[in-house]
Amino acid sequence: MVTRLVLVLGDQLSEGLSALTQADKNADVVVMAEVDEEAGYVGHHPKKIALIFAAMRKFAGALREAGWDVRYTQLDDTENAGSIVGELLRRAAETGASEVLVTEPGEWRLIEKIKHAPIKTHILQDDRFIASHKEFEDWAEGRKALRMEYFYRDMRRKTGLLMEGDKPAGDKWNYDHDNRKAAPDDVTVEGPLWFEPDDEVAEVLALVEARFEGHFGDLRPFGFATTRAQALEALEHFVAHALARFGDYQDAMLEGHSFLYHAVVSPYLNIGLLGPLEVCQAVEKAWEKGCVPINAAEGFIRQIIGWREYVRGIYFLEGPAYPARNVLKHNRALPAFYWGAETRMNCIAHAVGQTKTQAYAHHIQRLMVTGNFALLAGIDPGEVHEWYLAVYADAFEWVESPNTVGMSQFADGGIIASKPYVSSGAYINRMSDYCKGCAYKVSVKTGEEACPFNLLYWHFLDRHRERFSNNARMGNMYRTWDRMDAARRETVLADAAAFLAKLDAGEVV
Ligand code: FAD
Ligand code: DLZ
Ligand code: SF4
Repeated sequence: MVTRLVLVLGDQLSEGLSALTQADKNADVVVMAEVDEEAGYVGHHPKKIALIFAAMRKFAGALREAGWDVRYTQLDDTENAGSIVGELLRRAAETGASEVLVTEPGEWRLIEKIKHAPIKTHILQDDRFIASHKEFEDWAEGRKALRMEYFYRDMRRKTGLLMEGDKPAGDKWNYDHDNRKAAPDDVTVEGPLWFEPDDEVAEVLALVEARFEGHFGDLRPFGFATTRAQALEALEHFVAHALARFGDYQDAMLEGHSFLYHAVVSPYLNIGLLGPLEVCQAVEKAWEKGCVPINAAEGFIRQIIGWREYVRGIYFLEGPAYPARNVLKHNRALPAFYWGAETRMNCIAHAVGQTKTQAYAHHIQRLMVTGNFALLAGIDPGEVHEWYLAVYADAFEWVESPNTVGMSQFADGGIIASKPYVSSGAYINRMSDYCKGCAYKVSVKTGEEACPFNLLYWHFLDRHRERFSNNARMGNMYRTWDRMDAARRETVLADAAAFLAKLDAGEVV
């Protein structure tokens, strides 16, 4: 039999990967490669690069133990061709293979490169998801609006998760209403399970330290799971120690508590160490045993079989041009404080600070702090997208770009969000303790001391009046603005413009 190459990418570290299950262990050769092109298409956080390289090396080891012939290229190997396609061609010459099996990559950029490689490639479906592209397309077909909630209900029916016959458990599909509590004063958080680097991980850390010194983010301490067994332990730990409070405090933000009751499993799900169904089944089991309330279990499962599957569907439905959309025509440069420069805004300083140290921020920090500011200030969504793609350990374009470009920046014109996620400082104050330690005052609406979110909120609504004033979900906001007396409106807009001018001048704001 003719040898084929089986390409396994850094986010395809799953035993059941279609390229592996459809290959012949006795004849085909697995190719895995740490390459500059993948490590460099954005300035990834060093923790993310280390996670991927370490997990790749361990996965390659597991495949070898299982009897595969694995040709693994380390980043500093002298022969390294520097790109995935380059490595495929090199390994083809080495083995005599003339065909490649690969599971569909999670990014159009790489799909295109592989499709156009000067070697025959077979791109197989990525069946590590609950919904296939075809199922999502069928669901989307003919719908006026692609709202996540209805797709989610179909995924509940398909998986049987939290279902009692054809009815949702507890007779309600969605418990989101119960999941918006501010953090409790007596917060006790166990935090995620971390793992001490072993010799193999330590070697990767030394490599990443030497090669990616200039990238934003702290490499050490490094505690991510790098094997499936460790990722399963981390999941078990979350279910036992945090899940019960996940629902109630899902939107809360606290200084000194980067993770609160969140799972921190997205990096493991997205590189393939965990599968979505097994994660949800572990959560469902905890609910069935009476260990966690329904709002926690439902809220969590919705994030995975609802949001995660839905954003993937949108990414592949909308095509390669999606991440570059910019319907609001925002064009301001991303401020330096997104890369750690000084800012007086305590909420931003905290969200960016923990992003730097942990390569992690939870959903509300991403959406309602850094995302909210970027949208209100009119930052170029392309720059915002590159930032999110770079700085989080869980960031891959299929999941990151719909969240950033669509949900957070409304740059897709409302495919994902029925209205823009914007808020004044009041929301951040209600959900966090950030405002107490801020140089600005959240209760002040105009002047030098005013919280910038308060100023920019009205500036955003005013400058996009034509687009949003007829949106039924935004009528109240415009009515409130219109009821303010004209002089006050003018002051707010002038103060917002002065703030933006300072931002543009590179002053510390
Ligand atoms: P939890 O809060 O514990 O949630 C459990 C799981 O649900 C997550 O692990 C994740 O797999 C899934 N999930 C939750 N919300 C979403 C969502 N909106 N979309 C997809 N999956 C979701 N998530 C990524 O996995 N990668 C990204 O690059 C990414 N970029 C984002 C960018 C922006 C601007 C925003 C607003 C959100 C982004 N998200 C992204 C979604 C969400 O913020 C993360 O999935 C979540 O913070 C991961 O942390 P966790 O595992 O502790 O999640
Ligand atoms: C993100 C990433 C990085 C940093 N490095 C590699 C790599 O060296 N080799 C590899 O196979 N994959 C890497 N990845 C993941 C790919 O970029 C990812 O497969 C595509 O972006 C598609 O999701
Ligand atoms: Fe953020 Fe405004 Fe609160 Fe300061 S006052 S932490 S800028 S919301």
